Order: sequence, then C-alpha cells, then structure tokens
Amino acid sequence: MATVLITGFEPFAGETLNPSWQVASALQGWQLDEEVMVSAVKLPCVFKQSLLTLEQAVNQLQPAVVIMLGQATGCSQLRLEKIASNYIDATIADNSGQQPRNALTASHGPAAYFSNLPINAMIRALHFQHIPAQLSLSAGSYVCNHSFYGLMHLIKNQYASIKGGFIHLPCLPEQVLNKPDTPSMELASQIKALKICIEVSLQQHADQLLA
Ligand code: PCA
Repeated sequence: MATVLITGFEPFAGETLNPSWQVASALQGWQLDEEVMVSAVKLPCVFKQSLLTLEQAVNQLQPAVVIMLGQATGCSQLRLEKIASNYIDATIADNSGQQPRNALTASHGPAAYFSNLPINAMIRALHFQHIPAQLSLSAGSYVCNHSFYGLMHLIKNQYASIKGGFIHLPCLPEQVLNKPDTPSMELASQIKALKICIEVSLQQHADQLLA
C-alpha cells in the first residue's frame, strides 16, 4: 500500500480556521483504490517546528507523494506552487512569536528548488472539472515557503523517489463573512480538487523542462 502524505497548517494570524488543515484532515484515510491511502499531518505554523514535524512524518510514513497545503488569504483559485525559494522574510510573527527577517531557510542550500509534482497536468485536470487553479511562481516568504523548501531539500538529499510540492488554498467562506472583498472557495470544492491532484500526481511524472 502506497501512502500519500497531505499536510495542512494550524490556524495562524489570529484566525480560528485554516482551510489547509480542514482539507487535509477531511482526506485522512481516503483510499484512492486498494493500493493508495492518504495520511494527513497537521503542521504548526512555526518556522522551526514545521520542518521538524514534516521530516518526522516523511521518515515515518515513507510516502510516494507529499502534497503540502497552506492558506493564501486573498487568492480566489488554488495556487500550485512551482518554486520553493531559500528565503524567509516574515511580515508577521509565527505562532511561537518568532519573526525572522531577510534570512535563509538552509544556509548551504541552493537559492531555489522546483516542485517535482506534475503541476501542469494537475492544472489541466482541475480545469477539466471546472475548478479554478493556476500556476504560482512564488509561495511567499513565510512559513509555507519555508516548509515547502524544507520538503524539496529533503527530497533532493534523501528521498529522490518522492514526488512533492505545495498548493496554496483560498479561504473558506466562513473565514471571509466580514471581509467582503476577500475571495473564498467552498470546502467541498477544495476537497474535490485535492482528490484530483492526488490522482494526477500518482499517474504522471514531473513536468519536463525544455533545455
Ligand atoms: N499559510 C501561511 C503559513 C501557514 C498557512 O497556512 C503561508 O502562506 O506562509
């Protein structure tokens, strides 16, 4: 039985919900077929601890695919992240009060890694099901980008067979009731989207880059 690890974050910035954990936890135990099962792990929205929890989960579960999820307030579509950059610049403190500015995630790591998920095929499959999704070239400079970089660093150095990457999600409708100009997407649509992404990620190879 192969494992697909889906991670989501705890709420941050004073919120009580994070769509990423709502979606990940809804998928816990979901079986795509007899061969593949989803394990969901919640990550703290804390720079150091998020990487430790992620690494522990990967070591323990030995997943074939890792899809990390995070909330991106203000986005109306799923954002499939292409690039994890070796750069942190937190404009708000994390949940432990740390606020690193202008710093590296890995002092000896490369400037960036590409996701090795089949992002283009995932976007095509989502659009085929009328789910808004787009390629994103920056995962920001906060905890999500930091942990995405940590995942790709781990894959590069220890787990070459893992396909992994990051998807930012819109807020849930209940998060934006008093924020009339902030877009949202229903939980059911987000869960459906992730099921499609999981299926495609198992079937397809990473996007080929033309030389
Ligand atoms: N979003 C934040 C951190 C946790 C989350 O869900 C980010 O985009 O960095």
